[in-house]
Amino acid sequence: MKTIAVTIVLLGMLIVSSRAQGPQPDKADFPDDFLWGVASAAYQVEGAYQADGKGESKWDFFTNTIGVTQFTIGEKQTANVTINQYDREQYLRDIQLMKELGINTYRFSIPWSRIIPQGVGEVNTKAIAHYHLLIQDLKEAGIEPLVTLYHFDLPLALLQKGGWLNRESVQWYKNYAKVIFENFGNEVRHFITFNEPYIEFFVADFMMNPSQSKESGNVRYAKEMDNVNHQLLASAEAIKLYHEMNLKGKIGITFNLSPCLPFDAGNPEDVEAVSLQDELLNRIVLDPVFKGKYPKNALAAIQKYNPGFQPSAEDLQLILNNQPDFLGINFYAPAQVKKDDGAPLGVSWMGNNTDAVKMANGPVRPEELYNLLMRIKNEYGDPEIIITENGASFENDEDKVVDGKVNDMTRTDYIQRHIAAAEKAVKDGVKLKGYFVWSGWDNFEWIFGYTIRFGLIHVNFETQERVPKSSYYWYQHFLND
Ligand code: GCO
Repeated sequence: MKTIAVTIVLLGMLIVSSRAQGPQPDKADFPDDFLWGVASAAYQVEGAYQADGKGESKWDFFTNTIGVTQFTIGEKQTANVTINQYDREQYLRDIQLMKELGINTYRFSIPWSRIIPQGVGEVNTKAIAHYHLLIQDLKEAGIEPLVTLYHFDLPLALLQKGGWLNRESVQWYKNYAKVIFENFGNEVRHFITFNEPYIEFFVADFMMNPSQSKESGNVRYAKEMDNVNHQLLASAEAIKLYHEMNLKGKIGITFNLSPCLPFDAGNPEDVEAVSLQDELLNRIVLDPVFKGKYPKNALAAIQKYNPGFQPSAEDLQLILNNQPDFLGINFYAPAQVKKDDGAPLGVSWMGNNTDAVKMANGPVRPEELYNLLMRIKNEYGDPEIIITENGASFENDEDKVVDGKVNDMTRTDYIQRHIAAAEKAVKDGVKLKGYFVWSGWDNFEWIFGYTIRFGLIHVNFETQERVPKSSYYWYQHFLND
């Protein structure tokens, strides 16, 4: 008897120690038709950057021609190969891993430069065929596609015509969206028009050419807002078109949202800076989409350096009249805000992180995901929400393969606690319809190249070997129990 009891206790300890601590969320608390998935973006995972007649995208150009050298310490890293997911043999193996994981949806993006290589004009039938096959392969494995139309990768030919600063971009995008809806509108039940308007410009245009002075930083920042306005208009046009085409699925837009907290709660200047930062990070996209106006103080701060930023009443009406069917939220961390005269518009958040074990995107605060979901419900008309990205990369050694295993307990704990926060919001009435981990696999992380990892599955970038991490097994256990 005693031996059995001891064995049971030991076994229990073993199971507990192989799982993360903290609240264990229960899948049964989420709706039956909930979308459980992992997320990726084409440029970060596909490689095959010239295959099947693909045109050059802005990121192909940035990495191959300019290089991301200043952020990857002397190395010129590209996503020309990355994790090779355009290749069917490779993606079939990755689909198998997703199937074993137990998810029902895969969020990926289709690159505009594959579908219409020059941005406008001729449509590339090889690329269309590729995505038909991918979608079919996913469905055969019991996995539905959730497709992002635009994830930072503008065709280079359009960048050369001014990119998103050119108002014609709204029409270019609408034309591209039409091609996507005509070809995939009946196979795909969830579309996302844009991933994170404005972050694209921070991680690329803005950071690749750091401003020389405070004044030019302000002007550049304010100018980027023209891009954002055009993307919101383009999104509204695509949503309008999608609804006019009477397609049976849903279309949304994804924002990265970061609840704002003072960096130092004891410093009145930081406390005061929070509200402007919140307008610049969150309300700058939420208010036009759900309320038909840009927030007042952010607008004034932007117009001071970009007097031409004058969204018209018609534009705002178009955006308001064509709301997304669901709001996609990418949540990683709250912003710890400082008043900072050296930063654009006098407030800063990027790089501020008071945690001891640092996560790349900021401090770990799962309760802020709950607060954010409740805020959207209460202040923005209770929309349907999908958490389109949530995940972590820590500045510790946990992503190393040791004896064939990757014991990423900090990430596992992070994911578990954020799912628990989402569960609490569901219990409190938030219309949450899905949750996606960023990312399924380690991949090319924009300006950081291959130096930071977010995957549930470890990838050896030399050999393409995949090793599921502890976080993968935790998610699998959560999904299948
Ligand atoms: C973004 C994206 C992803 C990132 C992820 C991790 O926010 O830039 O949507 O492409 O890889 O957020 O930083």
